[in-house]
This record gives sequence, C-alpha cells and structure tokens, in this order.
Amino acid sequence: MAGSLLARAAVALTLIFAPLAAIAEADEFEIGLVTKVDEAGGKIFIKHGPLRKFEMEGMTMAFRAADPKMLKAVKPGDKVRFVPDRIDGQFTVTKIEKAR
Ligand SMILES: [Cu+2]
Repeated sequence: MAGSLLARAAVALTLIFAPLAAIAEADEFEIGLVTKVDEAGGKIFIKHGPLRKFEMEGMTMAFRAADPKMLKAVKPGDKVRFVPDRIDGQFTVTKIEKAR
C-alpha cells in the first residue's frame, strides 16, 4: 500500500514539475552573433544582448565551448541561439545552434 502511495505521489510530482521544466528549458536560449571562433583555446566569441541570468549588459565576449564539436558547428557571422552557463566560474556555452 505504501508503495502504491509513493508511486502516486511520484506521478503527481512529475505532472506538477514537468511543465515548469519545459518552461525553463524554453527560456534558457539567448540570441547572439558569433564574432570569432578560437579552436585552439576552445572558445567562441559571441556578441549578445543583455543576459538577465548573469545581470550582464549586452557585449561581445568569449565563452568556453562545453563540447569541442561546437567549435566546428559555428563560424564568425553566424546568428545563433545559445545557452550560456557559468561552470567552475567560467562562462560556458552548453548548447548552440544556428538561428534562422
Ligand atoms: Cu557578456
């Protein structure tokens, strides 16, 4: 009995939190313009607008590429959608894709 109650509670929690997670997921992408790719340094320079997540003004800055494949996937002049994060104190791009 206790098991089925736990299972039901787990289902209820999933139903409550799944939509919230979906909203957070949709919000995390930012728009930017790739200005430079430093393959040796593993960095992508992006001109971005204000990033509320970091209380940061719009600027051009270097982000560490979380995955080396990203360095080949974009090039200067590309308009991109990207997810910035701060990992071990370093600004990092965790997802990046060309924006249409
Ligand atoms: Cu910045």
